[in-house]
Amino acid sequence: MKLYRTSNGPYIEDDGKYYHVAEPSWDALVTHDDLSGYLLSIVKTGEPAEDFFSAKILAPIGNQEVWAAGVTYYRSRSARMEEAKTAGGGDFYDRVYAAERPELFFKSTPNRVVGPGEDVRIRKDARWSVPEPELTLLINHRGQIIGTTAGNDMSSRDIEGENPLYLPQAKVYVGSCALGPCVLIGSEPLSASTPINLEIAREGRTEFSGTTTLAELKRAPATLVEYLFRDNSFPAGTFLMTGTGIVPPDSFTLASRDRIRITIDPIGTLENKVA
Ligand code: DO4
Ligand code: MG
Repeated sequence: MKLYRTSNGPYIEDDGKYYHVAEPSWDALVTHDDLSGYLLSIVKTGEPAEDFFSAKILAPIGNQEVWAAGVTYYRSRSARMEEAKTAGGGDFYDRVYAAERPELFFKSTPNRVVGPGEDVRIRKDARWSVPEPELTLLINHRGQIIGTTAGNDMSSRDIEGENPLYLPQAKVYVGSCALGPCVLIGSEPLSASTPINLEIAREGRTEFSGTTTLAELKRAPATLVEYLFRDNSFPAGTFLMTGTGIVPPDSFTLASRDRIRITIDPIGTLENKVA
């Protein structure tokens, strides 16, 4: 089942049919005692609603924070070591990749998040910008994973590489995070063979494409969640991006009007243009 947040309220999709969800508050859904059971009862007893197709699909977020894990794929570790080399930062990316404690950082407040079809942004003071396609967990206030979505952790690699203490500036700015198109409901981890695909198109042509699978993700999602909830509380729940395993070559930087498509098969495609 896929849960959508739209301009007409929430809808649940099952087997190609869309059903209107009576509970309009996204936060109430995320913190529901039994979200999956509630949505299943709508699918079993409700009438499919055609008005889903006239609605605008919005980012699947209410008052949730967005957090992110970093250096969870070997490819990310290597890229980070390279970009931070001259700043003397190469070593600790390797150390965090190998360490028991993961890198977790604050990524976004809801107002900085864009949904499918909306524009993401690159910083005006950055010279080297990339999208980071990431499996993103939706976690309720009790620390339970209730679903997954696709996420784009937009990043300024030159700012991050200049000094690791600049990470919040490289990562947190208006339009730096995209989520969607829906939340695939379920607490079971997706299979290790699940592919994550990234395609960046410029003036109608593919400028970069890459793929990875969840088999390359070094840390179990449940372990990342356990660390995130240590001595922390999230009354409205939270998103957790699980890191990128796809890094374009160092010669690549995003440009205005590039189209970014992130596909995680059981979830769908998150598409955004660079403003
Ligand atoms: O350590 C910097 C951030 C890395 C990151 O965002 C990622 O690996 O996805
Ligand atoms: Mg990332």
